[in-house]
Parts: sequence; structure tokens; C-alpha cells
Amino acid sequence: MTHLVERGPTTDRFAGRHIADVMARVEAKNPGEPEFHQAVREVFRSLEPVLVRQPRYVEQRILERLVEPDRVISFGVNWVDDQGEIHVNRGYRVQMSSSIGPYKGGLRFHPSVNQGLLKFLAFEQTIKDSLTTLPMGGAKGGSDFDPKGRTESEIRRFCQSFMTELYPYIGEFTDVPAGDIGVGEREIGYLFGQYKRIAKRFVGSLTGKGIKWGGSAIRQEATGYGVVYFARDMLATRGDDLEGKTCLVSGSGNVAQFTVKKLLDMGACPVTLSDSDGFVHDAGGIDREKLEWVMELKQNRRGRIREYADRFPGVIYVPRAPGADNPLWSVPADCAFPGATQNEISARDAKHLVAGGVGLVAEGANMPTVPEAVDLFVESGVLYAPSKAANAGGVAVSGLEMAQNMQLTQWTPQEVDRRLQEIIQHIHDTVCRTAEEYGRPGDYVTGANVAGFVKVADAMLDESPI
Ligand code: NDP
Ligand code: 2IT
Repeated sequence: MTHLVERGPTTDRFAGRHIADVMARVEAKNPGEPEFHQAVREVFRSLEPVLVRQPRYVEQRILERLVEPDRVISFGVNWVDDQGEIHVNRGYRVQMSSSIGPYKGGLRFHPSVNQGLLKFLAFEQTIKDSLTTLPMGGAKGGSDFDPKGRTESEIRRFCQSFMTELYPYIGEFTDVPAGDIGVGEREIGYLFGQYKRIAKRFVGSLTGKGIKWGGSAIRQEATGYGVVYFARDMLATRGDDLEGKTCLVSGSGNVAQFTVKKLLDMGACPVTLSDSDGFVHDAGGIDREKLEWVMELKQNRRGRIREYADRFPGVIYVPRAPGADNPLWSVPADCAFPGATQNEISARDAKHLVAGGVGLVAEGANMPTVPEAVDLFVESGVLYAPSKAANAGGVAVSGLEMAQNMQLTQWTPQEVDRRLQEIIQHIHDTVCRTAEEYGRPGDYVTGANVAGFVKVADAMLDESPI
């Protein structure tokens, strides 16, 4: 296939055309999957100079192979509610790439889940897992099941039924799911219990397990902590730190809660939290006591963030108006930590953020920023960390959980936290170095896409050159 590569001065143009061709095929072959197209386009746009330097990626059709999941598993999940009524949901596991390790990535339970959404998340996960330095491939799964308003026993029955269907496809060396939206330690417990019931083995087939039953210290905290460590490392490149910085945080789930906790450790002042109904602005700052209250509200009572404004004086609650700008991003601040969901920062939101003084955006959620908004951040000189780099701490500690399970051991929280900080620092430095190598110093988007991609691509070449 060497004829695919034109050498000499046309190479740049050729690489660009190759990327455009593959992208057009991705769109044609995967209709109705806009988030998947968006995620692939976001990575591809960084790759032109990579293909120029390494024409074998073109010859060996690495881009085409990378965007085709190894396997998409889809199954019905039947379960019975407390009234005895039968419900049918759809479950999935998208096994994207096992080039550098067993498939690895979370499970999302949310009514918006469909195959295209999970393909976007599995694709992102492949590049992210590559950045962690640990041997993990990329996958994502979940269901359109809506846990909101469901009782404990309904959630348990759903999880058991989901695992009964997923069971044949996972295992400690095959595919190791974890949590994501709607799946936390409680759900992982029910899923793991059912796995063991079928397998008759206690192995690390899931991560995010409880500390008393094979989990790792700091896994629950890891994504939020990691995002803040990444922000700290970015600010350090400008001789700055988080002390006294006003910070916007969106979401109020696992990632948002531990982002706030680590921001407080670093002397920053988080002032917002949200859920899908609206957001709260606490200009005085969300302190440790209030955060404890939020954790109790969200983890135990499954309450709504609106209640924060009823509980604490001087707090403003703004309900969400669908289709409109998200007013959370118009609150003046120094830093922003989106931690809810994809595409939650529109181009207009980004303008408000920049106008409001934001100089750093570190993404806890996966792909929370639309492409035009990313461009605006990069052009405006905002320190912008894309999710595949900034939120990799979660899956990195999942990797450490797998390592501990294999060794039948459990490290101290101090040890895991030390390793987490080391991994984040390593990702940060690799991303910066790669951006510089490709003539885009300070561009974390190019750095993350290229560094993550190249490791996977090289593994693909080593394992099966044509
Ligand atoms: P949780 O389920 O714990 O919390 C999700 C939060 O986001 C809730 O506050 C939820 O509000 C809000 N949210 C979810 N969907 C929407 C929506 N469509 N519009 C507005 N708000 C929404 O999930 P996590 O905190 O674990 O995940 C948050 C993000 O972080 C996701 O993008 C996830 O992929 C990403 N992530 C998670 C990791 C992890 O280890 N858990 C690792 C890396 C990334 P509501 O209660 O109203 O639904
Ligand atoms: O998006 C993510 O990185 C996760 N939801 C965590 C995946 C994992 O396997 O820990």
C-alpha cells in the first residue's frame, strides 16, 4: 500500500486529505452518532504532522483501524420493579481497542446512553488510557436505564440483571469495567456481587470496588483529585498556583465533589455546583462543612443541588433553562472545572468564561467543551486541559487497583495518592513536551491527542504490521 503515500512537498496536503477521507468514511459508516464524530474529529485534527513524520500510519491504515471498535456488544436487560412490573432496557459494552492492555473504561447508567455516545466515550478512553502510562486498552459501556427515583432494591435488581448479560465478555485480563455517570460504589458492589455469583472467583474484574472488598484507596477521590493536580501542574508552568483562586465547578456527583475537596486542600475558593436541574452560586465559598453536607445529600439522600440554597443563607439557585446559555459559566472566576457531562460548555459559554476572567479550564467531565469553545480557549491563551489528559487520574487509579488485585495486596492511601500525583505530573509533562515537539508549545490539545495516539498506533504496528 506504499502507493498511498506521496513523498516530497505534497506530503502535508496528502496527510490532510487522508484524514479528511477517513473522517468522511467515519461519518458515512456511523450515521446518527454526532458525539462519536465529534470525538474522532477532535483527535484527527491534531494528527496531520504526525502522519507526515510517520507515513507508516497511513500505509497501515491506522486511523481506519483505530475508529472501528473491536467489538460492540449489545444486550437486553430485563428487570422487575418493586410493584412487580417488568422493564426492558438496553445494555452495551463497546470494546474499542486492546492494543496496549485489557479493555478498560467505565459504565454509564443514564437515559441518554446509546451506542454512539458509548463509542465516543470508548474512543476517548483509548487515548486517555494510553496517556496514563499503564497497560490499559479502551472501552465503555452502560445502559439507558435511569436510576433517578428508583429504590435501592430496584437498582440492585437492575445491576444483577445487567451483569448476568455482560458477564461472558469481561474478566481481569479481558475487560475491566468501572463507574461513570450513575454508577458509583453502590452499583459496582451489586455488579461485583453478581459477577462472583456466576464466576465463583474473587478477581479484579471490576474497579471502583469498596475498600473492604478489593478496592483501592483513593479510587473514589481519584478523578477529582487528579483534575486539580493537573491544574496545579499547568499553573506551575506560569509560576502560579491555586491559592486564593475563585473556581467554578459544575456537576455535583463523584467528580465534582472531589474536585471541590482538593481545591479546598490547595487553598482555592470553589463557588458553584450544579445538577441537571440547575446550579448554585455560593459567593462566600463552598467550605469543608458545606461540602460534607453536599456529599451526604448526593451520596446518601440522592437529593437535588437546589436544596443547598435552602440550607445555606446567601446562596443563589438558578434553574436550568434548556437551550439557553448556562449561566453558571457567566459567574466571574479565575478557573473552571466542568464536571457534569459532554458538551456542557457552548461557544457562547466560553465567551462568557473568558470575559469573566477565567485563565484556566481543566475538564473533569468527558468532552464537556464544544469544539468552537475549545478553539476560543486556545486562541485566548487560557490554560486549557482536555479531559483525556485532565481526568485520567480516575482510570489511572483503576489501573493501580488492578495491579493491587493481581498482587493480592492493598496500598496505603498515601502510597496511592503519591502514585496518582506522579502519573498526573508525567501526563502533564509528556503532553507539554509533545506539544512543543510538534511546534505548538502550550497547546495541551495537540499534546494530549498526539502523545496518546502515537503509543496506541505504535502498539498496533508492532502487533500486526501488514
Ligand atoms: P455522577 O453520576 O456521580 O454525577 C454526574 C453529575 O453530572 C450529576 O451532578 C448529574 O446531575 C450531572 N449530569 C449528568 N448528566 C447531565 C446532563 N445531561 N446535564 C446536566 N448535568 C448532568 O457521575 P461522575 O461524577 O462520575 O461523572 C461526571 C463526569 O465525569 C462524566 O462526564 C464522566 O464521564 C466523567 N468522568 C468520570 C470518572 C469517574 O471516575 N467517575 C472518570 C473520568 C471522567 P443529575 O443528578 O441531575 O443527573
Ligand atoms: O471516563 C473515565 O475515565 C471513567 N469513567 C473511569 C474509567 C475507569 O475504568 O476507571
